[in-house]
Amino acid sequence: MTDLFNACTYLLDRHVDRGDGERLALTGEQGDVSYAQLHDRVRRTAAGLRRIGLLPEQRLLMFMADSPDFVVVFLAALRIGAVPVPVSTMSRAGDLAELLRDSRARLLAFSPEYAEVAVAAAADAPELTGLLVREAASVVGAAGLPVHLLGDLAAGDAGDVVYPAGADSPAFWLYTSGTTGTPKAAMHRHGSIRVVCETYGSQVLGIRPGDRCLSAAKAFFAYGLGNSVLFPLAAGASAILEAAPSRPDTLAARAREHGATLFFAGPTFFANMLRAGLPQDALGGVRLCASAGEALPAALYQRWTSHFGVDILDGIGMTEMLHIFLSNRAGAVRAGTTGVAVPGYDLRILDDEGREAPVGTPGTLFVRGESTATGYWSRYAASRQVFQGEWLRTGDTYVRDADGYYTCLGRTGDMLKASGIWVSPAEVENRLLAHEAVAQAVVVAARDGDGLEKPVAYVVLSEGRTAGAIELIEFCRAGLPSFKRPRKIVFVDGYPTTATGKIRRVELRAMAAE
Ligand code: 3SK
Repeated sequence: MTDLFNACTYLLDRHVDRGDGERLALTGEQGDVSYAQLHDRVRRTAAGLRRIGLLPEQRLLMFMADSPDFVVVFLAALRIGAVPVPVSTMSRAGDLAELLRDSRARLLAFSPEYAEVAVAAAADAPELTGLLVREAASVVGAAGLPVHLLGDLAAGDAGDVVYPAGADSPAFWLYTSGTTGTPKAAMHRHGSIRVVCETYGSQVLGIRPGDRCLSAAKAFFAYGLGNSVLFPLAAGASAILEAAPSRPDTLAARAREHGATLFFAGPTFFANMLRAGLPQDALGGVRLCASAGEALPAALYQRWTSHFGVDILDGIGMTEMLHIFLSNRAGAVRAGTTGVAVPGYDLRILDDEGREAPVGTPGTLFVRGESTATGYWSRYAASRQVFQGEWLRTGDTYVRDADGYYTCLGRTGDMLKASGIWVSPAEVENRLLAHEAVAQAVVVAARDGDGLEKPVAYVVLSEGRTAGAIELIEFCRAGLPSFKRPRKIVFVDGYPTTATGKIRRVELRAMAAE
């Protein structure tokens, strides 16, 4: 019999039980919420979710902006042992329907601003039994499903329902495109939440009750979920929530307005903040920044620290590991490296034959730690490739120096990251191929002026057809989330191939880097 551990009570009840209920849990444009208020709303919503029939282990897909509602729905689902599945608010209806079907979600919770996409997707998800939203007015033609209002759920009797979870009980899922491009749900345990809060959150960030966390990465990403929900709540600190898409000027304004002390973003966002011409004191009282998503180039780190005078800890995490397991430390940053293992995690670099690579020799990075997901939902082959016994294969090529600092050399596979988010070349290629003038397309990563990865497309035009680069980029922007669009199109007559006729992407990558 394992000990009882429900992550909702770990994140919330502890503070109220020890008399800290008046502390600020959430703040931002939608107002302040104390720990006591959040606790009350979560308990009531949890009871309401049970009343409408959501059972332990059933999935509740969350298509929600960063907001108090997001936090309430996530925690209430954990409280009753159901499985919240936050998904990207950039999803289009077809993608969202696919996630609903893949997860076999019973409920879809969404923010009013995403009602149109949510309702369209719901029509294509046979196992969905209801919709959950703040205002009825936002739902038109609700795909014939009952619409539950968050306010009504919370209005009933609290009648506290805490599911007797153990650390190993299923808690929540997060979708990742990982290295194959097909969305896969990484399944996390209740216990993993405590692990990341007590390792990276407390031992690397040193987060404490007076801190206020502001994250450019949204909470539907593992990175943002830790930054804006898990870490601040575990520490009795506060999260500053911003529903709108993150922009350098608005986030700097929020940082000052709400007294941010910790600021989280990825290299592209840090570069855009520098480019936005913000004054040196734009971040107010931020004491520390954290970066993840892609490697932070040394030159960008230097430009940032000399302009804003605030340090950035570069680290790497994975959705499958829930959060960051390799990071620089305050006072010991080595620019251009990803730092050293976070306490609680072991790392190793293996060569192609599976042997430990010596210091200075590149290889694939593997990680071991107790926040590892239990696997991918319904993806046996992909799970076996990534979750190898106690070790997880990151798919990143790394090298370690004699002092134990790790440097990222790129990805072992062909996937690329733009703005810190995985992009499948195949998805972009497929979109390009939908253009009538495109005969063939290959997308690779190339570094931009800031040293950050962006998609570049090598395109072969159909015989007798013409299309301009701008036209093709706009065509991709119209059919894909904007960050996936190629930043450059190179027209070619054909591709370098191997003896067996396979396209040599590695050569295209080298050409793109010139
Ligand atoms: O991409 C990352 O580095 C990352 C960091 C924290 C959590 C999740 C991810 C994917």
